[in-house]
Amino acid sequence: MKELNKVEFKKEVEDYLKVLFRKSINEADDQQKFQAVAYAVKDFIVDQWMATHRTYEEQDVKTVYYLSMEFLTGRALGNIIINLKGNQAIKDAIEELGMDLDVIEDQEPDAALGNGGLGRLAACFLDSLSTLGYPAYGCGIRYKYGMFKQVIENGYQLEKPDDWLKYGNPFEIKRPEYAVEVKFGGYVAIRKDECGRDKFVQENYQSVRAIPYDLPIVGYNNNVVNTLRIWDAEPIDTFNLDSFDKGDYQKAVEQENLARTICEVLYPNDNHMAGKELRLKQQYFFVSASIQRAVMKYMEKHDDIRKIHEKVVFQLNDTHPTVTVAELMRILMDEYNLSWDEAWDVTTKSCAYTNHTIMSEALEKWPLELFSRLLPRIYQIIEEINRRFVLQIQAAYPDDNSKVEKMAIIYDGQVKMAHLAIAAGFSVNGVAKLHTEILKHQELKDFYEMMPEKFNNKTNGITQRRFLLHGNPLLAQWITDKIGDDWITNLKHINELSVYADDELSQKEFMNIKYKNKVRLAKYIKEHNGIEVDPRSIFDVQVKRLHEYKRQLLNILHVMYLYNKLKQNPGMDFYPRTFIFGAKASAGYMRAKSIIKLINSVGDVINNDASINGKIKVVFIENYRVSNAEIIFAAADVSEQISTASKEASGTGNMKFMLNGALTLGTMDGANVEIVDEVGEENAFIFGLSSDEVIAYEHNGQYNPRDIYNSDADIRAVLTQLVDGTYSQGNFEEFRDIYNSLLDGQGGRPDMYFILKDFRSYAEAQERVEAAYKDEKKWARSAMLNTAKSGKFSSDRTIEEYAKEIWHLDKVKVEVTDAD
Ligand code: B1H
Repeated sequence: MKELNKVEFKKEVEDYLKVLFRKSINEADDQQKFQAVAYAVKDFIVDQWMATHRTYEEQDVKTVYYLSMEFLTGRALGNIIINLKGNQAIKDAIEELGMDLDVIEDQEPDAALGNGGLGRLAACFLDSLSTLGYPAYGCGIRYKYGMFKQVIENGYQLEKPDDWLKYGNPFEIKRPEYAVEVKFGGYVAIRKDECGRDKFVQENYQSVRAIPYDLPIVGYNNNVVNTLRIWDAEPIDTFNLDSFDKGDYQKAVEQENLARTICEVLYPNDNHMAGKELRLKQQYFFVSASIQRAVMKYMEKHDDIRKIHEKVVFQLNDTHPTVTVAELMRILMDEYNLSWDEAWDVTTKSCAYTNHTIMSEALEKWPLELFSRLLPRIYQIIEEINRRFVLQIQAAYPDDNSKVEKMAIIYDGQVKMAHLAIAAGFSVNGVAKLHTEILKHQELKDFYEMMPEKFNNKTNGITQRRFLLHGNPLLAQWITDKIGDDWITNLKHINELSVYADDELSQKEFMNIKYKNKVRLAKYIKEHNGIEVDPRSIFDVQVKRLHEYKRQLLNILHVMYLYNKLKQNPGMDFYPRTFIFGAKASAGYMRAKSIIKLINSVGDVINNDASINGKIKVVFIENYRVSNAEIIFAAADVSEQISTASKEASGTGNMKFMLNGALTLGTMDGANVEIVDEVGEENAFIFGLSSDEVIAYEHNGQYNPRDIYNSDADIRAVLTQLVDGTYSQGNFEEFRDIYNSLLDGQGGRPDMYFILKDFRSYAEAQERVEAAYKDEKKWARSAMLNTAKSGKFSSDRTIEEYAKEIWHLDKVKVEVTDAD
């Protein structure tokens, strides 16, 4: 590994300030300083980046293409510096230049090209792929506007555009030499080629030029720099003003508009399908560009396209990139003249699919009319895939017609993307053990029974380098002092901390670090919310996207309940608690937005009630995102993971909290199950219905929340406060919809999220939390054990499993030579 030279680095920063801004270091503002530092860092890594790709070509390695609509990478600078292990040299250089690295890092906008867990998982995977030395490309979209910026005004969420490219992105490299054309619309004609063969050609289409921008993904201390390639769209021809032919003029305008709109903005719907034409355009746009390039790259060095699966594997991050299957078939048949069977053989050996949710509103289904109009050739191919798949189903189940209804790719006037991904993929994986079991035995039961060999589990993970080494430097240093730094690249080693769990001095040190991190978060809250919180109180945190199934509502109803108890009995034994929330709601998700308003309104009342002596504080952190998440995880005592069992496929926030020594208060859902397996039930607080119980209620319809409302006076009181103006300055209607949702649910189905059903069990678990926290030593022991037992949840472990069991990749060692 090349050493970072402090003197050279300082000079580079100063040179960049001059070249980019014509400024000296004393004249430049913080944003300009950030840009200069970023360029200097990029200069340093570019040799490794080139060496990595030279090595891949020399060794003719197999490569995974991780196709994803979302990469929630957050800020790059701090992470790159950490992975270069050059923290000290760069820190010193920056300090000697009279700058503060924290301030510089703070200038960088988050790259928020994702919604939540799914997008962040993709970013963690890239970090692990580079650190482990696996050849990989991330393929995605260069959205002009990422996840919206959330502003809270009078307790309501407002969405502001995230203009993350305003000052340019110093880390990206535009690669116009790799541009490709992507075609939409028109019709498919059969024409003879030069050899007299029938060819399918798309005619009268509109097209755009897809231009790749490459971002470096730096591995930890190993010279490996992989590439995240995000595509932008540009008009295909420069506007031809001479062309006054009306048809051409019209078409030129339309193509310009198409190019302008495709990459404009990320759809901000977590776990929900938008169903918009533009979304399908985005999907095909980046998939077609990525697959075209992957095939071209392969053919530069090989001559037999029939063997591409030996060197290339496409991982589909949920169904969003599933048109990959048909696009690859199209290229193989229409451009490389493979027969259907040859093309199908290659395709089914190179595509693998990850399922991330069972929420029915997230399942992608496209109306045939829209799909066939926008992607006529792709649609033809899917029809043929479907025709053959239906025959296969009928052959397997000759006496059962319902199987075709349930499993066909095209049915009821819709293209079902998950069915396509399963039919064409060689691997189908869930993202936590419980989730995979639910897929196999409930949601995808028919597919599992027909093709059991395709199904496998890959429990999610997170990168300890961002979420501990970068986000929690005090704890990271303490761990390294105790057990050495192997944990940075092999998190299993963190278990060596277990021997300190009973050591009182270690307990004190551990909790002292937690306290300092709470002071850091308290300062952030004071600066951003103007609310004073006591770092000695229990920091009870729920940060994640807002969704009814995640049950932020259960949490805030419980806060209302506690507040009522405290008001009735001011002298009661009560350990001070700070309830911290952070959540963005999809712009059109009205109930979710209402829940945000409720949290803020409850906070306003409670935080300003002097009679409870500040024993409860409620804080809503505005604009929750990767950069402030790092600060929040480090400061948490209690990790709220309270989804309705069976609904959260995995969760990954749960792992970030655990790594930072927070105790999980959660249901037996997603990866919580495996967290409890690792740390032991005595070091977590588990409550609520099991997934089997939830599923049973869903089938038998026996749940009636009104029974609970009628029999439980405390719950009734809390619910009444939703509609008696207590938290809405007399407005009885403000929270009426929430009230109704709890008692009547939707479409005759009572509250599908079982909030009242789980309320008492949750409240009782919260009492256990309080009792446990009062026993300082016991809590410290549990907290430390959470950190110590988090080894399984590194994305390094997850990626090793993908690489060995699905992708079959070899690791590469990269040396930087003088040639680079
Ligand atoms: C997850 C999504 C998702 N699952 C549709 N599904 C989207 C679905 O824009 N859309 O259309 C966006 C996102 N996101 C999450 O994936 C799960 O809810 C988590 O439980 C899981 O941890 C995460 C990563 O696997």
